Amino acid sequence: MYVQAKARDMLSRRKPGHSLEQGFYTDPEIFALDMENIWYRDWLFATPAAAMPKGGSYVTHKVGPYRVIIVKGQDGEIRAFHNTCRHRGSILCKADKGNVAKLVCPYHQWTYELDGRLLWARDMGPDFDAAAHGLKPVHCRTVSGLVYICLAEDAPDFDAFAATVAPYLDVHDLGNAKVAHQSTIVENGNWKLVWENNRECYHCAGNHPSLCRTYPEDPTITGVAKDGTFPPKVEAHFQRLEAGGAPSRFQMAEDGQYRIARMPLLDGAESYTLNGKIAVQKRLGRVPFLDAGTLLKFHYPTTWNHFLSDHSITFRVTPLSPTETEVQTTWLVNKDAVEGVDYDLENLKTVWEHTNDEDRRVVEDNQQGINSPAYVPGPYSETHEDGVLQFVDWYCTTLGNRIDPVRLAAE
Ligand code: 3BY
Ligand code: FES
Ligand code: FE
Repeated sequence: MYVQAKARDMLSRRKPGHSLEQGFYTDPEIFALDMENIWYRDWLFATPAAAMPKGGSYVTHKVGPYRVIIVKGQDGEIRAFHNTCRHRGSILCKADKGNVAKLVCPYHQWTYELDGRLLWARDMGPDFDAAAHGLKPVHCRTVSGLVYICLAEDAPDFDAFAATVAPYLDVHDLGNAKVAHQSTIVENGNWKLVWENNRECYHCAGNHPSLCRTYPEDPTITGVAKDGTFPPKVEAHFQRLEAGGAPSRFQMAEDGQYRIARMPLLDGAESYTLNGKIAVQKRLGRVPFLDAGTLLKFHYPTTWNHFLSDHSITFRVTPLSPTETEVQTTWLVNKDAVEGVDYDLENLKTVWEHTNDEDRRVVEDNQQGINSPAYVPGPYSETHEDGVLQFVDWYCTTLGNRIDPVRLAAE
């Protein structure tokens, strides 16, 4: 097919150690290929489970034309369904989130149980088979309080990822979290630029004055340890935290899709606040020290996260168009922490609200420059941008394998 041949050509022209050519960031056909081959096939982080505190709580999500409902049953199970009625297809839940006893279609009131079974459909005649008209399920897995979905017919393996990250996450006790704040912004840049920016801290000193009060610019913290070693300070941090019962050592998937590591913050810093002290007195989780650093997790293509000694923050990336990407940030705190007593919301969210806005600006500036016919791929810094290269390698390999069945079969 023409688009695939075009993408193959673009991939084969790739200049090692350099950013991608323009079309990867601008071309609607490449965007469609990204959606088909990555976004509609991989596991996607959807929401923290804490966004659904009780039976009947739901959140909705949109990925391309897919609309999904994620709902907690009265049995406590979190399930996902396509947000389209099995009668004539109306959308069922229009709000971003809410609470319902049953899922009732607004059009003709077909009524579904929270597990997707069709319970009631008026006057459909004696031959109507309600059991054949339940909501279409979407693959849904929850790992340590993080809900992932997969839109594919057959989902790739989730177990290896879940087994790797669960021990690191469990000490953060996200099952006892509540959402303290959520922000949803749109960045006018390709989703890969959002990721490339996230995967380095080369830009931090020049752009993130409030984050830099606590987050180290040191490339070994953000990067992927190309040679597999860490400076003595980071090694000592792993040892101290692991001895205290908090898994910390760097682990990355063989294919590079995810990595997890508990990294130190700047000396004396406890959390992402302007004064570096914890933001929430009633802490979330059982991390043994206040200065436990940040548990960093990424899972391509949707999420990077920071789990701290007092609270946790999840980030969700969703492409909207070749040059627009939504980033949703959720601040999680202990469900018993009281705003105004145990934490000040402004203090809790200010560093990452600023940081997100600063990242939005640099991503938009990056896109603007790439849109110019004068743009040519430029070299990554080996010191600071190994994480960017790792992301771009993952992307190119993943896309390449999926659009090239011959190469895939040969593997
Ligand atoms: O700029 C960012 O958003 C990422 C996350 C932490 C710092 N930085 C590398
Ligand atoms: Fe849902 Fe008719 S489309 S009840
Ligand atoms: Fe940044």
